Amino acid sequence: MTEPKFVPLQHEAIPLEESLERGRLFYEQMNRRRTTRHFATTPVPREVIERAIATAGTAPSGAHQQPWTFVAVSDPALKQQIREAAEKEEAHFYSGRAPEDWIKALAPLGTDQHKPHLSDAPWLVVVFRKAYGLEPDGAKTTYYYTTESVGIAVGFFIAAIHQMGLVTLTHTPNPMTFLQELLGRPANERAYLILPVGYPAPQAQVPDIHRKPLGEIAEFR
Ligand code: IYR
Repeated sequence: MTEPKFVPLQHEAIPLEESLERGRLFYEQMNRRRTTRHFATTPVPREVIERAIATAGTAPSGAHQQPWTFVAVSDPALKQQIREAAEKEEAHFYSGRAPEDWIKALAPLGTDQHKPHLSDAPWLVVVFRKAYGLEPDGAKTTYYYTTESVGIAVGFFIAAIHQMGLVTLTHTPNPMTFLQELLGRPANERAYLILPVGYPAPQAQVPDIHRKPLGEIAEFR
């Protein structure tokens, strides 16, 4: 067994007043984030995507196994293939596969089987979750809390994209197995979601929906 090894924590002590001010500013910045389906086709340099993925990679993960792979696609032909495959699945979803309640829950968002953002956005970042580890010799290792870990990493990614002044969208075609095939991912990886990334279209719109206030989402005892 590997012995634990510790190094000193690098920590910046901040006076309480400044903590609160920073917290307020960060909240306000995050509260301005919106999910839009309307992307400009304006190119985005690869470096922006690298920054966001590097930030996602700072997320905590079960047993520090970092069970994620981010495949960033800018090739127009590949994006088109992904769009067509997703729209094929979504057409089934919206015309029968999804239970009535699900369709009803989505109604305020105005989603349908058409996914122009998958070809408009200059980048599609496809996130894969490693369901288990694969050693170079093919041996499998158990990974822990992979769904939670990848979810946290995606949260960091979304925050980074917003911080850089771009927009993204969490898109989950159902089912997503086509992504594993199209992108040639190994057997231990499962598609988790697609994040189109870019600048918003000049006429971009968002649903008129509101966030729950603190009092509704928190309880203190
Ligand atoms: N995957 C479908 C349906 C969908 C599901 C949920 I939950 C959403 O918040 C939005 C859409 C689609 O992408 O249209």
